[in-house]
Formats: sequence, structure tokens, C-alpha cells
Amino acid sequence: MTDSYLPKGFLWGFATAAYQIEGAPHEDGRADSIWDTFCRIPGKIAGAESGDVACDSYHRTGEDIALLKAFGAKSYRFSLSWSRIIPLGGRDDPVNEKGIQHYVKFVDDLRAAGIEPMITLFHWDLPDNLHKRYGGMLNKDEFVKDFENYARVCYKAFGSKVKYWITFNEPWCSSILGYSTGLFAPGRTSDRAKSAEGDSSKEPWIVGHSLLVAHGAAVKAYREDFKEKDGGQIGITLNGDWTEPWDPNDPADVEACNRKIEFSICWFGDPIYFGKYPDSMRKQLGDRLPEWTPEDIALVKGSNDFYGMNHYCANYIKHKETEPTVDDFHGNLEILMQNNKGEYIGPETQSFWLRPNPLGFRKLIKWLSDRYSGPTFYVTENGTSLKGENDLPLEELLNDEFRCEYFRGYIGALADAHTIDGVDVRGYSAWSLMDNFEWAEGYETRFGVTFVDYAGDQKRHPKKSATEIGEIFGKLVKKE
Ligand code: GBH
Repeated sequence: MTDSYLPKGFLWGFATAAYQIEGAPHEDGRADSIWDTFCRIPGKIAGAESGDVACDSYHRTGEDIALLKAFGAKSYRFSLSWSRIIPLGGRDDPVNEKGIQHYVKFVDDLRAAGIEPMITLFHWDLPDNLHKRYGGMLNKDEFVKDFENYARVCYKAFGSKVKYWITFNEPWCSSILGYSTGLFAPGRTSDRAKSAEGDSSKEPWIVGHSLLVAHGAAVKAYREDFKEKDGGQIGITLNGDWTEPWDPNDPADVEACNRKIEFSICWFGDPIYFGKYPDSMRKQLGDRLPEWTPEDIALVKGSNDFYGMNHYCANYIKHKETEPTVDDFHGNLEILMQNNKGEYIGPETQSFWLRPNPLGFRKLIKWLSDRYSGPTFYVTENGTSLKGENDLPLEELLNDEFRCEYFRGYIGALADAHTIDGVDVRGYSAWSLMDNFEWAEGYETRFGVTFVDYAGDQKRHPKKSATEIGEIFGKLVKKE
């Protein structure tokens, strides 16, 4: 055991996202999001699944809050479905009172249970109408205005009861997976580069730019009209993995490690903290990466009250000798699970991209803290799937020792980052409160600390890890 600790009042709890848990896609006036329509395209989602039922959380808010209480959570990070609040999405479209009322009650019930709500405004589920109407996130001017309007509607409805706001979850995923690989909604790809549709290799970078400016506009609105009276904080959540060189003695691999972090995290972090894109990205992407106008950068620079960090794993990185392809988005390098000695970065899980390496968490948060001069961090997601979990008999599945070990390792590494490295971290949300719709992977991959029985009326069964987390924080968080 180390002597490391986390600060008094540390806000720990669990996270989810609307489309992954709610179900009830057409109830009380909700309209389609891009994920509803994406799921209907054959071949996009494993098992041809969708979020139509998911965990049925729209009808089970009481059950979900009871779980949070039972696990001792201090906070709950969840996202709002824009399509429930403004079904057609736009600033001139009607606001849906039933959607607002649903979340007002939920926030009230959470607070009555002593749980601090942490709201994500956007976890990938853009109202489909905005995509159809004007190209959604590709159309910066329209999108920024509509997102700011949606954010204002939310601040007005819930602002007096909510102290933590997150504008966007993982803009990297919306941009790259939605507009380059096409793995996520709306499923556009960069391989149309020379097609009649124009230079689609610019699309992911345009979308990233729109998301940054929309974040800036929503933060400005909060700071100008709500922050003083409501007393909350607002930031963005960025995803990113740690990197280790494939060959530690090859300076090109060491450099590629930094470049990988710049392409995945600093793409968004640098404009927010420095007012520019990383040089490595400008160098490789040239004018495919949008230029900053003075107006836009004024919105974006300095727009984080805190840094929301999603983190799951680490990779080995090997530089490439060849020229980058037009659709490369990693920084011209290979992402590997083994190094030049054949060692694995961590044990296998159910997710091909996820091999745990707790020390990488400590290294990355320190790296980011140094780069951005010590911002306040809230870890907004961290968790793991478990190889073959879905095939286990219930009793064994509930004894998820691998996941417990993951949380002990990662939360311990976070305490080291705080105590030894001086990182300012004040909160942590485990991903996830319960098994849920794992996007393109459907329901095969489970990330929950609670088992959801999809074949048995969505009944919830807490796994061992659900209470383990409270025990870990019970030991690490300073009492005074
Ligand atoms: C989080 O993203 C999401 O916020 C959450 O909704 C999700 O349920 C959770 O992860 C678990 O997956 O297929 O090679 O392009 C985590 C960051 C970034 C991890 C993209 C998976 C896919 C790599 N994700 N990555 S690839």
C-alpha cells in the first residue's frame, strides 16, 4: 500500500450517456438522433442492435438512483438527450417541456439522494434533423448557434441545481469515428477524397473545429449569463490513451509517442489552453486543418474551468518511415499492443483497443498537467471490459475480480499522480454505472459495475466492482 491519497471532498461516482442507457426513443416527444438512424443501417452495429430499449433507464430513474446510493456514489455523470429537449434541434424549433420535466425530476431526485449531478450536454447523439437540415457538425455557423441555444435552454432549466457542466464528450470520436472511419454515426468516411462529393479528407478536421467553437460559445454563454448566479463550472471532456515507444532507444518512436498524444488530445486541448493547433498537426495536415479566425479563437482560448479526462489504456507506438496518407489521423505511426521485445502493454480485455496499464494513467495526467500549467482535472470516465464476460454464468460474471483489480490499479495511480506528482484532481467517474449499449459493439461488450440482464427485463445485478470502488475511495480520500 502506498501513502498516496486524494483530497478531501473528492467527488467520485459513476458515468453513463443518454443514448447508451435510456431507451424510449419515441416517448414524450423525443425525435431521432443520428444514432437512431445510424443503427438502422444494416451492418453498422454488432447483432443489428440499437439503443431502442438499452437499459430502459428512461423508465427506471428510481432504480438507477438506488444503485448509486447503494454504491456510496458522491456524484453521477450522465448526458442529456438533445432530441428530448429540442426534438428538431434548432434555435427556432420548439422546446419540449416533457423532455425538460423528465430531467428536472431526475436532477431533483439525485440531489435528494445526496448525489451531485454532473451533466454532459452532448455525448454524440445529435438531433438527426440538424444533420439532414444543414449537415450538422460540418456546418460550423449553424451548428454553433444551435448548440449554444440548446446549452442555454439547459442552463436555464437545470442551472440552479447543477454545478458541473461538460459541453462535449470526446470530440475526437465525433470527428474521426463519425467522419473519417465511419464506425460511428453519421458514418461518413474519408475515402471519398477524390469523389464528386469533394475533398472529404477535410471533414473530420472541419467537424473538430465546429465542436471547439461550439464549446467556446456555450462556455461564453454560461459565464456571461449563468455562472455568477448558479455558481457552477464548465469544461470539455477529452479522450486519450497513454503511449510508450515500441523501441525506447529509437528517438523517432519516442517522438511519435508525443505526436500521437498531440493528434488525439492536443488537437482539442491546445486551442483551449494555447489558442492554436499543435505544430505537428499543422505540419502534417496543412490546409486540411482549418485556420483560426480571431473571433473563433477568442471564444475557444481559455474556455475550460476544468479539464474533463476520459482514460482507459495505453499503447506502444512505432513511427512510420513512409509519407502520411491523406486520411491519416494518428500522426503517421502504428499503434501496437506489443513492443520490440514482444511484451504486451497490458492484459487482454473484451475490447480490442483496451489493455490496462495503470502507470500510464499517472504518466498521462502528469504530462497533461505539465503541458497545460496545472489545470484542475475531473476524470470523467475510466473503466474496462473483461474478456469473455458476456459468456460467463451469472454468478461468475458478478465476481468481476479483473475489473476490481483494474480500478485498484488505476485509482491508486491517480492518487500517486496527486500526492507524488502534485496533479490537481478533484473528481472521478467510473465507466460505467451499468452495462449498456456499447455503440458499434452493441451489447456484447460490457463495461458496467452492474450487470444488466437484457434477456430478463433489464434487471440490474451489482457486480463485485460496484462496491469495491467505494472501498478504494474510502481508503484514499482524506477525511480532513
Ligand atoms: C468511451 O470512449 C465513451 O465515451 C463511452 O461512451 C464508451 O462506452 C466507452 O468509451 C467504452 O468504449 O475502433 O480503433 O477507432 C473511449 C474512447 C476512443 C475508445 C475510440 C475506443 C476506438 C478505437 N474510445 N476507441 S478504434
